[in-house]
Amino acid sequence: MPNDVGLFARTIDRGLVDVALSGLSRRQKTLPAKLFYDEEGCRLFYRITELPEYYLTRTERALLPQVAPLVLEAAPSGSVLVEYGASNEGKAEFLLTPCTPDRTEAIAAYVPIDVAMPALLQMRERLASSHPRLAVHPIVGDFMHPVKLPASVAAMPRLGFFPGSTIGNLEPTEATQFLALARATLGARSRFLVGADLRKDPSVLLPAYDDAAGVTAAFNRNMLVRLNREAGAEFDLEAFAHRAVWNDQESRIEMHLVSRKDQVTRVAGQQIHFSRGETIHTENSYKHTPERFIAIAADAGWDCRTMWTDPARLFALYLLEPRTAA
Ligand code: AVI
Repeated sequence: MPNDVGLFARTIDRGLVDVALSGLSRRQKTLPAKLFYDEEGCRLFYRITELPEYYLTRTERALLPQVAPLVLEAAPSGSVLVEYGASNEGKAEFLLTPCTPDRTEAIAAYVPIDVAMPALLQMRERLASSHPRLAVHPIVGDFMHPVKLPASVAAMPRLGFFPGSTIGNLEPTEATQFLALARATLGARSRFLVGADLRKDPSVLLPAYDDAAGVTAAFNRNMLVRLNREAGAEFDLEAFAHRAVWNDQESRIEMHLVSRKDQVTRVAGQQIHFSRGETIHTENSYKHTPERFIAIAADAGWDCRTMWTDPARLFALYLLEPRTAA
């Protein structure tokens, strides 16, 4: 109950505090990229996808209407579409619609997997009116853990879908681990359509992660806003600058928050020291060549059946199929 000196209770998320303190106590301070996606972070990410510099979403969306009919042609009627990291149905729509007017839907059921329950429920409601014959079975969960498909779709042929180049936010070993889990879930007669950004000149990559309007900077700094609100942190937001770096050897864009001065901040009462120029590493976005991506997929038991790209070779869609024993 508020008292007359204006004290109020603030709820602190202990799990978040532990995650933050563990990353901030390393020699290279880090915070995990999954912390970006609170409500405001999701809003900012949506704005990023519409920026002129951020070619990824636009390019993938232009490829999908051409690629989807080819993928569906090869999919047996009555398949289930399993989408990993599905916060809305925008990209799946291309696969949920029949490829030719005389053909009934290839996809009879849709299993979107995501950590955000509210988004999944809203999606199910929208799909009930836009695709009344489609059976929708959302699964709330982290796709880095094994996923058990609902019994009602267990006998259906399976098509996996992982768009958006989210696979690029995984370390290569994690990407292999994820693809191996998906291979186990989707099974021996499945196909898996994966969207991934391509390695290219840093003069194209860097503006995509450091746009003129400063939306990516706000997205990056929002992680500190979130920790101030939810983890009892006391970051001075003005004292941290956004920086995007191209790491050529690792073939990745890195996002950092750079301390503008020597400073001490606190997270849940614990002091964290920063010297001027020291950074918090917040995200990696790997840009694999097709050869590298195909090798990562091969390590997880997938062969690449077809790869499609746009004329400027900005972005790729890979259709994977399980490797059969030679
Ligand atoms: C979600 N993911 C594919 C985005 C990317 O491009 O790595 C996240 C992002 N970070 C900064 N801008 C967009």
